[in-house]
Amino acid sequence: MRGLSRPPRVVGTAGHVDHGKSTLITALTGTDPDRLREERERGMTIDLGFAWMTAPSGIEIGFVDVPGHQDFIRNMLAGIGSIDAVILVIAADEGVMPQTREHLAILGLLGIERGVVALTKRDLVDDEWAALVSAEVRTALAGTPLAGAPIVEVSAAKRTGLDRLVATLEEVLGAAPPRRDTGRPRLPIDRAFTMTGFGTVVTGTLLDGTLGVGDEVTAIPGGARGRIRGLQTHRQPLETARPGSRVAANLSGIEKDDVARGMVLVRPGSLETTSALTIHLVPVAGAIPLAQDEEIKVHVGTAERIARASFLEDEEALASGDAAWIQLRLASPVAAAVGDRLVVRRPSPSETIGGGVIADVGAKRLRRRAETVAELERRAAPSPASRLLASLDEPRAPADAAERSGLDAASRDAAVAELIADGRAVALGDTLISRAGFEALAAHVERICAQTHRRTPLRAGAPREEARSALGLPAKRFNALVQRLVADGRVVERGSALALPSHVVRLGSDDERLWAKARVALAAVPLQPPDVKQLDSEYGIGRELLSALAERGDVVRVGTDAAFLPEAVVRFADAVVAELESARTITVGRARDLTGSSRKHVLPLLQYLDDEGLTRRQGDDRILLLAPDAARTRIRTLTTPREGHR
Ligand SMILES: Nc1nc2c(ncn2[C@@H]2O[C@H](COP(=O)(O)OP(=O)(O)OP(=O)(O)O)[C@@H](O)[C@H]2O)c(=O)[nH]1
Ligand SMILES: [Mg+2]
Repeated sequence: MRGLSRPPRVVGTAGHVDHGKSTLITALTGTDPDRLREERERGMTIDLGFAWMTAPSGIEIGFVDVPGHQDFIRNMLAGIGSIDAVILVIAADEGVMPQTREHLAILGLLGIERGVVALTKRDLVDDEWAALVSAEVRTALAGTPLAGAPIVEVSAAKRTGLDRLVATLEEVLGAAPPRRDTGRPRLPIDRAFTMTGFGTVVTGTLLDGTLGVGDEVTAIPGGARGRIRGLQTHRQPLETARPGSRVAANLSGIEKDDVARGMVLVRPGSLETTSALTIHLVPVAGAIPLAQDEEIKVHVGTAERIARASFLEDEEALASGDAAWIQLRLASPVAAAVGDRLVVRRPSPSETIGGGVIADVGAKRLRRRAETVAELERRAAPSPASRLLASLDEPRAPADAAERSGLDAASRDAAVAELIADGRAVALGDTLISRAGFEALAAHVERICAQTHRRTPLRAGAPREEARSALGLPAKRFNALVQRLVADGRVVERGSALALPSHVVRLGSDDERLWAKARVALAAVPLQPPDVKQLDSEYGIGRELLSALAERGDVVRVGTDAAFLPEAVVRFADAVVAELESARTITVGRARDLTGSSRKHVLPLLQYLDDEGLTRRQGDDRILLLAPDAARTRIRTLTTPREGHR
């Protein structure tokens, strides 16, 4: 069940033309993202393509496949903006090429810092060549946000490395922060079309909030108004779409001609359009620097606009590779918000100039003055909370984190409170960790459980201590982490093991056959059954299988050497409780006579009742610790199979 409630994720492709992006997506999802006839005829991607898969851990991944050819980079830019992670595709036979570098630069400008490098077409090169290309890729990644990204060698043609790629991608996505929900949903439209019988449909990656069937919406700029008639994610109809999911919205009251890529679907009045965007432009190394009043293209969300740049400070800065404040005056308005990222390109010669975070959307023309820049810088400076957050990649005591971030005690406490309140950080015992750091730990625990379940399906789960040492956390923090995961329903504790809630101990058909025979033997004289050794030597019920049967509730382990059917334990306990009710005490001999058992079997059974708190030993006697009815209820609870196991 948990898998269904995990947020969906969106992954984009990037990389040079013909390096195998679309082929890889087809191999992963079974869907060819190249849907246009022209694309199939030319064997290249022209416009964005979409496909999806459910990964082994249960997360739904939507893929946005982009074209690699430079002529279609505007389409690439329309698709790549709101992804959680990227697969940077580099063909092993060609290595790093111009659009590999340009896409890498764009990813950096858009703040996309999570990804996997797929070294594709591995079948075309030998090991030595692959190692050389891999080293070349590392060098190209150095200094970019993907510097530490894992590199996975794959061949879509031979279907090698695909499982590893998905596993690595899941790991990367596990560390991605959840999408924010500010209650002001926006759907930057990347496709608009009509469907016979339905009417207008728009698609996109939903940001900042949820959209529901029946919601009133408007597409801006333009302002056509209507309602959401139906919603789908990955072709599944749904009532409410969550932030970060790929969404197709069927609109009533809005004509196909009123919507297009570049518009944003919002609730009426929740977002304004603007014709001026102010940013601290970060230049791309090696690009010809932007000049005052130069006509360029601005790409924001799925939109593209012609614009002119006004420098708010010295132009020289950009030329030397530093960022500079500029105001972009757009030829026509866009729907964008402060905090969104944009990319500035030069149409001819075609190149990416730079980009950055929108600091202001006010249309007022800003003057080139020191005060203007000072004001913008003040507004863009990171708050104490975000400074503190930067040192919470691993669990740290607030005092320690504050010291690293240079915060005093007063701003520290306010920052801690703010981060916890808005969910950007999570408290673990006496420490604090960023949401992303927490998700990484949580995903690690889930992965350990999933692996253990796969390797040893008969076991209840992963030994707690093993998980703790794999995570390298001290006991106190680990316990706090587990407590939280249990509270969130992400893992369950089964004795000293940790398991995924969905895990059910499953016996193979051979084991079931062995068990059927052993069960007959255990039932023959229920209170004098074969012991654990005999179950193993005569019935093939080994230690592991026995634990699994106990976990399922088919047998009750009594001490180390005995196992009984649950009904036998109940019968024994009932007889003992009845005797104690009338006679107050019971000896081993009396218990044996009453139940027709043997001393060898009665000893561990009585010990079991002591251990479970029903009785207590007093010299040679036992006395009852619970009220008789409470004792009867307790023994039944103890011997009833756990929920979900039968
Ligand atoms: N031998 C081999 N060929 C591959 C592999 N992956 C892709 N190809 C071939 O490489 C060519 C280009 O593949 P595409 O998937 O279209 O490349 P792309 O990156 O999507 O190209 P654009 O979308 O145009 O940028 C096709 O002929 C594929 O059959 C692979 O793993 N091995
Ligand atoms: Mg392609």
